Amino acid sequence: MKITRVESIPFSIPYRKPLHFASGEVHAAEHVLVRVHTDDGVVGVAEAPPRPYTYGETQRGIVAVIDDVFADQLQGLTLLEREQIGDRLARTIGNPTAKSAIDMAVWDALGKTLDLPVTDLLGGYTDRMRVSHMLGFDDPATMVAEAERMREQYGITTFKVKVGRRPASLDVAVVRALREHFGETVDLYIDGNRGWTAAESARAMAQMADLGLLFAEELCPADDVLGRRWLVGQTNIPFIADESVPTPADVTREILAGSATAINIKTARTGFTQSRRVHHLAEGLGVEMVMGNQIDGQIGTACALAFGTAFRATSQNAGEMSNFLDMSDDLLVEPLQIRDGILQRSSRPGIGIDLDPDKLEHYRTDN
Ligand code: MUC
Ligand code: MG
Repeated sequence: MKITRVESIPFSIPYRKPLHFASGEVHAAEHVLVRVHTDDGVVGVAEAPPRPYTYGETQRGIVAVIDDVFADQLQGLTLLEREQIGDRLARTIGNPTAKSAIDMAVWDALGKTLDLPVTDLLGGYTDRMRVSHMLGFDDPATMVAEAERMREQYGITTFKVKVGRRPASLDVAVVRALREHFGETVDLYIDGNRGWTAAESARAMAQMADLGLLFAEELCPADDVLGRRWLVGQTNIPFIADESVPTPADVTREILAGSATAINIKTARTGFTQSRRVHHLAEGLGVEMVMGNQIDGQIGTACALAFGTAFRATSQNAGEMSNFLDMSDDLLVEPLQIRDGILQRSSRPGIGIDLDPDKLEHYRTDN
């Protein structure tokens, strides 16, 4: 179970349909594949999606920090010493997706070594989750058509609508068009990626008061401390903290300060080890959890699913696990299949995925 090598492999897979949101946009999955090798010949895998506008990481930066700093720190540790691994990675500030991909690749290797699925090692609650699809910025008719296509083809009936544009009426019109088109047959919630001020958010929420939203997420920046608290205090649905809670300490700070009343868990930024801490903390605080999407590919989505299905609280809300459908291709031998709005996790050891070596060869950008 001894770790002998940590590899970082940059790859690029174009999106068929780019995703636009208030803090940025994605045209290609320029991610980093992480492989953790052990002396038993086991290889654990995970992916790190760089999100410069959220965490300051870039693809080259992730490769550099893994190759120059983290790889050596893991040498000699075993797959059972995950708290030691976390401690060593924590000597370096930041770099959440690089650290998380290493953590999840270690768990994948552990599951493969023990011949058990990661979900079962974490909590083993269920084998399936409902899927929520994120709708990126566009005009109302196009976003309604996209949601309709997702419902028809994949049975998805929960949609997270990206908002945060100016004027806010652009986004209010989209949410209204979705509600008018679908009636009560779908669940809708919104994510502002900090695009509005607290006052703009409050006005937009008032205009959408009749639209039956499930949640509102990061409508304004958490750093607008009093404004955000004022907004959350008058919002009568759970207000989700996403990019403002990249660590358990941030969860404590934001929830106790009244700056959020629900938590988005992203395995891409907290791996399995820290996501488990976030889950336990949120459960103790009594706030709802949604499994989020860092615009993950299928590897990252399989990780979110492996974690989300491990616990009751993470599997009761639909998880954001469908945006890989917008990619032109991926690296898995067996693509994830969403049927009737449901993703079923693998019952195979580890995360339960196999990479296609030909696809990796084709999409890797380091050779
Ligand atoms: C989300 O929930 O915010 C968009 C940008 C990002 O960092 O994550 C995604 C989704
Ligand atoms: Mg978000």
